[in-house]
Amino acid sequence: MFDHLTDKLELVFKKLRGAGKLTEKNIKDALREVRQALLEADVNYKVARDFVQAVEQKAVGAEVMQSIEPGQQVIKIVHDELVALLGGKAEPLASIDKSPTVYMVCGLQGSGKTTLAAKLGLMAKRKNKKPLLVAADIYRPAAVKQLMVLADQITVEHFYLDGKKPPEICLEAVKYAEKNFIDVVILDTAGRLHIDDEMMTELEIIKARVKPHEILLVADSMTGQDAVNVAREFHQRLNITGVALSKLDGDARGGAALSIRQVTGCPIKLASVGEKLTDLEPFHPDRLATRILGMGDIVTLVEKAEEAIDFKEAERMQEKLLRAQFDFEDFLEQMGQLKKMGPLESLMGMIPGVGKALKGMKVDEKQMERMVAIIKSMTVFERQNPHVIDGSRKKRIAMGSGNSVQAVNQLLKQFFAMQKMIGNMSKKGFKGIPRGMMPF
Ligand SMILES: Nc1nc2c(ncn2[C@@H]2O[C@H](COP(=O)(O)OP(=O)(O)OP(=O)(O)O)[C@@H](O)[C@H]2O)c(=O)[nH]1
Ligand SMILES: [Mg+2]
Repeated sequence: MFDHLTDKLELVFKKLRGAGKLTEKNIKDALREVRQALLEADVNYKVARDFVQAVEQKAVGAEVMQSIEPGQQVIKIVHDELVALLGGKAEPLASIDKSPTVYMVCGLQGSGKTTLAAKLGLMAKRKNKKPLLVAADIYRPAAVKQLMVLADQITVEHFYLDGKKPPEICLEAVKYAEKNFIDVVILDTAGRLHIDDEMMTELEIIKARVKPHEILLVADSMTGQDAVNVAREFHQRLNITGVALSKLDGDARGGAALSIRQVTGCPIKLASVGEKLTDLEPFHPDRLATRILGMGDIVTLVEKAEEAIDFKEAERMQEKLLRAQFDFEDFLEQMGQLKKMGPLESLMGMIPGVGKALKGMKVDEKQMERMVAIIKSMTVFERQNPHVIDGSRKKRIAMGSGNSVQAVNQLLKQFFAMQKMIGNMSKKGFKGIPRGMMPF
């Protein structure tokens, strides 16, 4: 279904990756093409516009990771935005423990309701649950028979009351289910060519009387933007709880699938991908996004690089340390990091060989706070050049931070000792560091 879109996006990204260095301009150019590709895939124009805007904001502001190509980073951003567009995480169907869970299946004529009802029945059965298929479409002559044939195919029980109206059939079916230890009741409702008031009213009545736990709208992916409009109208009237996208195996351009969540705000819960009754899958936004981009490997690669970005920062610090350029400014920054990372990942722990020496050592929070207060009372110049701090400055810093001059002296002493030690070590190579020499 998304082949064309995938091909287009692949082309855009190929160009971007060829460009090597990313500039605002080539990001913009690439995103213009992404937008075009989305529109060609019949994605709602507002959705396409917002999508591209979101990607642009993130891509332009993104910290460029050195370990990957910038183009790859943009692919990852597009991927993440696609996942968000499709709803973020997978949303499971409702499942009630004590009473039977009731699913009401609705949608336009021919959208795939009856097929979906049977697929749901089979899915429940495979999870060792007892389903009941309810024929609530009394208007199309062969509809009841169609459901029964499908139910028999999967050996699932079905329910129908001749001569009764759909709301009553549904209500009776739920009563029957309660008495007969049914776990899942699936109501197959009637479709209409277009949304008409009478049909909606009947669905509203069924909803009010039966109080289904899930109201699933079957949206035919092949119908493009129409499917999106239909979903919006159904949602307004019925407050549907989930969308089942049907015919995702078709060769339509996929725009409906990409727009429906954003336009309706309703989660896509199921993907129907064929005529066989086993062709039903829970909908996973990340899987579809990866499929559309056709670039799963790059996404994984960038994820790994993202994990390593803290590590890069640590490396930068380490380099500073080795060149003995480390000052109180860096120290403050590291203190902040330390809080985020937890004690063992501390500054000293980042130096090769030192991690082990730190193991088991407790960092005194109070003492850390005191140090931070003292450093914050220094001017930026003093932080960068601590050797300029003389007696009167020490007094000011002590007063400003609510500490004694002695405490300021002690911190400075430790800091200089550390600088010296690191200087020595960088000549000799790192081995164990005597504990008493640590600034904390
Ligand atoms: N390729 C494909 N065909 C499907 C899918 N789901 C349903 N169909 C086909 O679509 C046609 C209509 O499906 P139904 O389940 O009868 O649709 P319906 O919404 O119940 O139709 P009405 O009851 O007439 O409103 C059938 O030929 C199904 O085989 C799907 O996921 N993929
Ligand atoms: Mg039907």
